[in-house]
Amino acid sequence: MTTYITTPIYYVNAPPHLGHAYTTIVADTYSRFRRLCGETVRFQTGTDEHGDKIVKAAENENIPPREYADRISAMFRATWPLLDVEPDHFIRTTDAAHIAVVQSILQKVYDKGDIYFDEYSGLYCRGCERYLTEKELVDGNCPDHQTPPQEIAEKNYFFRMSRYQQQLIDHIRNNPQFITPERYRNEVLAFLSEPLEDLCISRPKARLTWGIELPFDATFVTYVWFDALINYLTGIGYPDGKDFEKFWSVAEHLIAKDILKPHAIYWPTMLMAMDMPLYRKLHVHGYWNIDDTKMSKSIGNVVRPKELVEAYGVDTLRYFTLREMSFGLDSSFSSEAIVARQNADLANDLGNLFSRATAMVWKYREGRVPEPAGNSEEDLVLQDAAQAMIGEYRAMMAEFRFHLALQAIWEFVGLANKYIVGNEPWTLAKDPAKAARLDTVLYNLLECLRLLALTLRPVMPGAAAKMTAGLGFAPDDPRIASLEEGGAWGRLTPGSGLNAFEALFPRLDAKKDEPQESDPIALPQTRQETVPTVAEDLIDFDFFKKLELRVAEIVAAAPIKKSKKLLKLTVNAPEERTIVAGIAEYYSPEELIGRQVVIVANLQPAKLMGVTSHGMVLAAKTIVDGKEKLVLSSVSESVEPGSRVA
Ligand code: ME8
Repeated sequence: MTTYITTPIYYVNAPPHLGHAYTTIVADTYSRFRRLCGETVRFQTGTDEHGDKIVKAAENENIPPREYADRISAMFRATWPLLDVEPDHFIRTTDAAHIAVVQSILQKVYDKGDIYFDEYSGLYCRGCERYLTEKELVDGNCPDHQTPPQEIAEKNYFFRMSRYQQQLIDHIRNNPQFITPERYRNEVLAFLSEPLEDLCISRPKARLTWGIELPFDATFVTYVWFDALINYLTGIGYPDGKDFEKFWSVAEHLIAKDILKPHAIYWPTMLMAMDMPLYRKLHVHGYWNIDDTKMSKSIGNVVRPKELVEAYGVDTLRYFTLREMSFGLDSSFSSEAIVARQNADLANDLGNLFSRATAMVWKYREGRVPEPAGNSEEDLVLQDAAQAMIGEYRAMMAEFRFHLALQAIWEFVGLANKYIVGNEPWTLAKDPAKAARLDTVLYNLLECLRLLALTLRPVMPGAAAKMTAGLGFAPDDPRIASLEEGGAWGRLTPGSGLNAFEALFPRLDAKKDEPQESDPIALPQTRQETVPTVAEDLIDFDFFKKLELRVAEIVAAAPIKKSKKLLKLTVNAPEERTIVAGIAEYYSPEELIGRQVVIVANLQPAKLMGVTSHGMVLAAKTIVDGKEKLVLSSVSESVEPGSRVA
């Protein structure tokens, strides 16, 4: 199987923003997913560089359009690696090969009699670069640009789009998957229920020179859509390149609803006029708004991908956009929403599952994958849930319903976390008779992690690579890089070793971690430059990293015989352990139950009054009424026991 996925080619009149990032992340995720399914994929994006808009933007900067286009196109190209987006081809409409193909197609359609010369007067919107109909106007303005269109009368070349109206209606009716989601298919069919007008495809050079010259009339350039849409063919080597043969029949276009008409009506009718098969699918998504307001330069709420990556990290941005937007509908971006998803879904649910499960394999089995010893009823339920998750994931990803695919994955993460709580591996570890059961539980947990690393690979390539390495796999091991070979349960080899595991997602603070618009790199710098004021001796970061600070929940507390100062605490961090703390003079055992405190988790065990303490509870030393007092550390909101403090 092969797949060819495209994004729109973006106008080079302004740098990329969140909307462009989203479409391109979706295309990248989809191509990675198809590759995970074993398919050959071609993923194309690029820039649309001719037309009025670009001329105007270049004039504002006082530079020639070509120079301006080079500059902004380079910004788009440089943005994609920051988002872990890896297109196979980046096309520019100023590429010589593209220009030659556009001219040959224009000639072909002209020779066929589907392009004619006529006078036209109409209402032209510079923003849309097209004539609008009276019906489309809202209060006399273009609905997208809120500006009045200009009345223009001139002679131009027209494409006989109307000739193909019925053929297009039939095609859409006979191919229910041609335009999805369905709401957009219905919108197009409704539009086609009225007579279709022919399409103006030229501009006199007197008005616009920054375009591709018509091969049959050197006094005109072609109108941007006839130029732009053809990129989908030139990028794969039309008319006789090998890739063209391989990929055109499987082309899937991805766009937002703003350019539905050009893609669902102009483009298929152009292809019909060229006697070409149509593309296979058109996937249409909604708009990203910012805090419920449309993103716009004049409002000043445009969000730049680079700033988002610097504030939140690329995996979080990819996950958030795919999880938050129901494909096809509008969605709202806010710092609060992305921080909430990072903390709840990524740091808590997924990050904790990985760190808890792998920490236990290190602690109880020296970092080796144990041999499972027969499944209980509960294990079989978990394994069935894993298979159901994979099935749902496959179906939803293939249909561009990414939020549902991710929902299915996170339900499974929840089950795996419950499996830990239900099986209490830390209790099993205390009883040598239960060693085989502990082996099975740990094996099953590692299998859950493997399937998560596999399914998350297209969505969060960076985090998935860390998971893959932590589980001891080479990056391209088919058990973690192929749905066919890795999708089944039980592919981990007992006896193989894990690697040291990097924490996946830090918790974020909504206020501090907002993107900094003026100086996007200010955030990490200020953090690094903060100098501790009370330290007597400075330590380096590697030294600090050795300290394992964790949040522990106190589940039991009791006095220690013959000691006035000490209490014996049982804490969950997340496995249970005993810690002796010198806080008996300040806290009664009862008031401690349920509290979350910060502990040093990797302190060597020490015996205090006959009780072995595995760690130390942190507390502030203070003076109250001239007497020393200890005040326990805490976290400002409840977190998963065992969470790392850093
Ligand atoms: O239309 N939310 O280029 P363009 C979601 N050159 N996606 C958004 C968005 C938003 N708020 N804003 C932009 C053009 N997009 C033509 C296309 S194709 C042959 C020629 C994304 O720079 C979305 O993919 O205006 C939308 O369709 C595209 O950017 C428009 O990009």
